[in-house]
Amino acid sequence: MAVLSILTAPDARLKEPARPVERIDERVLALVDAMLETMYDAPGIGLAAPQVGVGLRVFVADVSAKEEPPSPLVLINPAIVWRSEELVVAEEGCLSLPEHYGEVTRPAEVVMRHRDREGSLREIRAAGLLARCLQHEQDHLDGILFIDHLSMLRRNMILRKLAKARRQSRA
Ligand code: GNR
Ligand code: NI
Repeated sequence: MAVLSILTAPDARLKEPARPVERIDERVLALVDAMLETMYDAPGIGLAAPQVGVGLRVFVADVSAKEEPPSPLVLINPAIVWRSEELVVAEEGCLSLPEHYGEVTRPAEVVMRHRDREGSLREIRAAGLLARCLQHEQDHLDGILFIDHLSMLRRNMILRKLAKARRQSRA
């Protein structure tokens, strides 16, 4: 296993819709294992394949508290099949937008259908932080970042700061 490097915005690979996984083979399983290791190392509560430069519809998540046993989730070809009418606002961060945060409005609860790492079809009904995380990761698979839910002014301010930070780290 290995810790992968995480792409940061602005990067064109974060804006591209990912393609479905056709077969859950050894390569996909190795990717999932490396993504879990990368997520725990970061640390983060979720990580989508496009964030490590892989354009596949796969993400991992674990919203368990530090004092709880780990509870890794692997979602392959996920789809949101139900959203609550109730919306909630919460602050989000993203490993691809380091040190930037913003308030995002999303459905409070969702049901997500996906395949697990064994290829079994599953459904998760989520509320709270897990619902937030699943929707944030699903967005990554469609090339959407949380800043795309903010005002253009706030989005451009964050992107400008990230581009500047990148220029300075290269210099
Ligand atoms: O670690 C993460 N924390 C987080 C907090 C609020 C809403 C979403 C997230 S996901 C983020 C990790 C990440 O960037 N996943 O794509
Ligand atoms: Ni993210």
